[in-house]
Amino acid sequence: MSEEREIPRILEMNEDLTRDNNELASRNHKILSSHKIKTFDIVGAIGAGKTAILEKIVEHVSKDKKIYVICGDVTTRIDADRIEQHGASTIQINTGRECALNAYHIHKVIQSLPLEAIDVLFIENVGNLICPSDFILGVDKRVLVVSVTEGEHVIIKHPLLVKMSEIIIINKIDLIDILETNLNRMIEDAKKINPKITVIPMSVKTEQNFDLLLNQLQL
Ligand SMILES: Nc1nc2c(ncn2[C@@H]2O[C@H](COP(=O)(O)OP(=O)(O)OP(=O)(O)O)[C@@H](O)[C@H]2O)c(=O)[nH]1
Ligand SMILES: [Mg+2]
Repeated sequence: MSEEREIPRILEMNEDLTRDNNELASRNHKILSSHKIKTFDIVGAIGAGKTAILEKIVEHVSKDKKIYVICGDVTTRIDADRIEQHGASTIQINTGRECALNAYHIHKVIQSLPLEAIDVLFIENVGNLICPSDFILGVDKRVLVVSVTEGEHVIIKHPLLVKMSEIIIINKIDLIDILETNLNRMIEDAKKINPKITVIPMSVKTEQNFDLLLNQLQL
């Protein structure tokens, strides 16, 4: 006689996925910190300047430190190639239809890396202000990049990522006068959403406040 099983009427897949991702992220963090590697997840809007910031960091730091960059994009190796030209080793992950990197992507990559030879690992996440908030990766700090070209409401409209980040860069401040963006309002919004967040208004183009970023990252 067949046993009657109760079939659940709702499957909470999201909760399982988040729990699995979080467990893998914590394993990633254990592995990376056991090799004393500083790790950063760079998230932000499409075109906000994530790759440009990484190019500038690598240009300034790669003489003294071995930097590895994992770049996430839906397709192409463009960002990884840009960064590599400045002296870092890189790998590009093409996520296809997925709009964020997850802990599994990172787990897979770090298994094949020469971890003992790496000082700093940057992960450039897929350009997106929504999806990355679902997946932590197992890094020391998350750095959120927005820019004044996305409009002064970009921060208040995306509170979740602001809450989940340690540092927020407001990039392209060289364009403030042309765009008439209210930078103070953007800074206040970030602080209101996450009082602990460090806000760095900067410009890759003019290098204004770039030294503050290097300080914050302790590079
Ligand atoms: N004026 C100005 N332009 C900048 C600045 N930073 C980046 N840009 C320009 O903004 C554009 C996009 O920069 P990327 O670094 O490719 O942006 P991204 O966030 O990596 O973009 P995705 O990876 O496609 O999401 C490029 O044309 C950069 O030259 C800045 O501080 N000022
Ligand atoms: Mg990029």
